[in-house]
Amino acid sequence: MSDPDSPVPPDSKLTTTKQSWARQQKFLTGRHARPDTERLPPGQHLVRDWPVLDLGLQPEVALDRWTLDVDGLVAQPLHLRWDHFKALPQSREVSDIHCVTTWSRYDNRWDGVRTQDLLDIVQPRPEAGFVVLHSFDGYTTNLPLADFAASDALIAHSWEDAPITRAHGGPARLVVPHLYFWKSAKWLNRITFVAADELGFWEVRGYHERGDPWKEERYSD
Ligand SMILES: Nc1nc2c(c(=O)[nH]1)N[C@H]1C(S)=C(S)[C@@H](COP(=O)(O)O)O[C@H]1N2
Ligand SMILES: [Mo]
Repeated sequence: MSDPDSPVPPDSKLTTTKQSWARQQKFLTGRHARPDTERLPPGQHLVRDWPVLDLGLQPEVALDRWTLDVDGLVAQPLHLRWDHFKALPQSREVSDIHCVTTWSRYDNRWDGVRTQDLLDIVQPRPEAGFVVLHSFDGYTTNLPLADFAASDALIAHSWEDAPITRAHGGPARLVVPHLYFWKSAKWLNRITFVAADELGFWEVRGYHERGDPWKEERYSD
């Protein structure tokens, strides 16, 4: 299943559990920290493996039918095929992952296209304040344009020098290291620039509009 406009799959056990965590406000320590003083955000623990989290469905997207649309409030919309995407300026970033389910993983080496380089091409209009990401599994997530534009944010195709596996969101996924990892859409298919915030899959299920791990922005209230 990899239809670009696919509906989200029926709730899995994990999805139901994560919704109940939002209702219970689970894992909140009530402690805030700053990324420059503490590398590990409050309530997180370090893992060495790399857990897989999804909606219970991992779309198989062959490179010859992979596309990425960049649209909405931009001067220059894009419809990219894989070769076009790989011909954009390429960058490498090493960054940490912080999942809202409390695991963090340090020093992940990503290769891909910096969101800043993409923004230089598409030129968001002044009214654009937020970005909505759409994925091949029907997943959506939203974030402020300023967060999407972080200097270490990438549309990544490789991790540790190898193509990102299907389970982890290949062919290409977003990586926004300074927000909880649910903002980093796997199997990325469309990026839409909007004026007013539009809540995504987890955001309508009790998770935070922004998701800053050091402020423990896990849930919407
Ligand atoms: N398309 C899509 N992207 C997604 C998800 C998803 O279900 N579908 N899950 C999010 C969540 S909740 C997390 S924690 C990370 C998990 O990424 P990983 O499986 O590579 O660890 O992907 C995020 N991006
Ligand atoms: Mo997550």
